[in-house]
Amino acid sequence: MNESKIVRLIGSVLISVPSLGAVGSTVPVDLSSWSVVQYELFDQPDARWSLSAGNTVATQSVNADASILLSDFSVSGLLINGKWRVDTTSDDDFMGFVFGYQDRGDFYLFDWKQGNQNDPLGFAEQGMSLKVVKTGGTDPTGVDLWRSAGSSDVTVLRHNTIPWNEFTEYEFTLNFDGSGSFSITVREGATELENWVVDDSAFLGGKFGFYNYSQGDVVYSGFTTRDDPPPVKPVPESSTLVSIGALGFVILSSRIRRRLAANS
Ligand SMILES: [Ca+2]
Ligand SMILES: [Ca+2]
Repeated sequence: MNESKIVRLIGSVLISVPSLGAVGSTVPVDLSSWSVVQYELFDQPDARWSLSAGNTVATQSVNADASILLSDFSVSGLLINGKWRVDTTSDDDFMGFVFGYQDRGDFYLFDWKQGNQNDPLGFAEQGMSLKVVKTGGTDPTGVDLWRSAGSSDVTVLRHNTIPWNEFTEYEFTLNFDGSGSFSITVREGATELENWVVDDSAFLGGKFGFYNYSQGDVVYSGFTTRDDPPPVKPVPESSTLVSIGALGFVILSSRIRRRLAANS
């Protein structure tokens, strides 16, 4: 092996060392071990969740009371990515996900409503919401889950008024790196519709789940997890550290050059 080959080899080894923000391995989520949580609001039928495509796609097909298809793993230290699509023109209600799930009454809820709706339960405004549901273990009520303003057991952390469209695929990313901050990004194709970075420590771990309230024909697909997420709040790259690293590389290369020259 000649000198330039060795220098190239060292360079490639140094470049391949994982660094902050490096892309880790993503693992497709097998939904077959997930379980259904059904809230009996006595308003509509139960949800019906079905799996397809080798247990990677879940469809909730009923205009139903609120329900969750709940993971068997905690979100702590994970980046979760996936897609939703509503495959009907009928209705305008909620799809989304829960995370930091502790029990039936305590979790973070991200929900997304297509249209404004006044209802005996209250007013639900179109758009995405991030809520802390904290009942202390009892089931949330229809009022808790319906109102955009929240309730005595539901605190609204974020809200926008962006509606979802039918037959449109949306991609979302939840980064729950375990730092006490987390981020939620929603995209339509290359367009970023929302990006929330949230400091909240109501729940520092807990399960993840697909959420549905009163919206049929919602397809949840392509979910992956990654266990080495980039930091939610990246530390600015230190120019000092970068300089030290570059200097080390130059010294190492020149030492090898000298050694090769001495041996030749
Ligand atoms: Ca509706
Ligand atoms: Ca409905």
